[in-house]
Amino acid sequence: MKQQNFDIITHVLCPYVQRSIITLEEKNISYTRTDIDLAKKTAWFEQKSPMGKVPVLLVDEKHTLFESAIICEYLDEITPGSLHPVDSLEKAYHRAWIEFGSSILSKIASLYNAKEASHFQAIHTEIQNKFRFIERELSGSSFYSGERFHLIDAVYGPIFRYFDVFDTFTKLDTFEALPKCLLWRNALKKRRSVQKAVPKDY
Ligand SMILES: N[C@@H](CCC(=O)N[C@@H](CS)C(=O)NCC(=O)O)C(=O)O
Repeated sequence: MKQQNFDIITHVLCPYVQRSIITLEEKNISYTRTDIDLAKKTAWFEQKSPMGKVPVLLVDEKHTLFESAIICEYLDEITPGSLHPVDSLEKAYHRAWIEFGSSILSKIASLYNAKEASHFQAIHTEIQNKFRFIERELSGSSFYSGERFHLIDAVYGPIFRYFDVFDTFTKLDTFEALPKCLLWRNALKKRRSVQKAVPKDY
């Protein structure tokens, strides 16, 4: 890889940021990180981020890449040892379930914004149903497809992290009847790149 300079514009809590950081870490790419306050977007940020969202990857201070899925795939492609499967159908599967992961993130946002217990319960059931689908896909190994870490694992690490936080407040038992999801969750929690994606006081 030709030496490039990467700065990633981030927010400390954002799960889409985390998947980009995990990819940078997994691919041993040097980077700097600029945390911003999304409640006080500056003109500099508005100019850099066409969608007004993080993450944004600045490449050599002149190229601006946005959308976490695109950022992760770009970082993966410019470095040796792809984090995607070689087989096209398998790769398509990974991409499809990555998209599914983003749909879980939307539900999680609804969950923590729920104003009533009944609404919270209903959304939690929807989330559990989504994980039931995933349970059927998993083989019961550490990661999504075996013992090797892939881009899809970078996406689900931040998703499972939410449940670590929820579990400190209330007993949700989201994965109680989903042993393969639980195994995956625990393996991701131990992964260094996943741990490094958030500050210590996350
Ligand atoms: N599809 C985007 C989603 C990114 C996203 O939603 N980022 C949130 C923070 S987690 C954001 O920047 N929100 C600010 C806003 O919408 O104004 C991606 O994958 O990068």
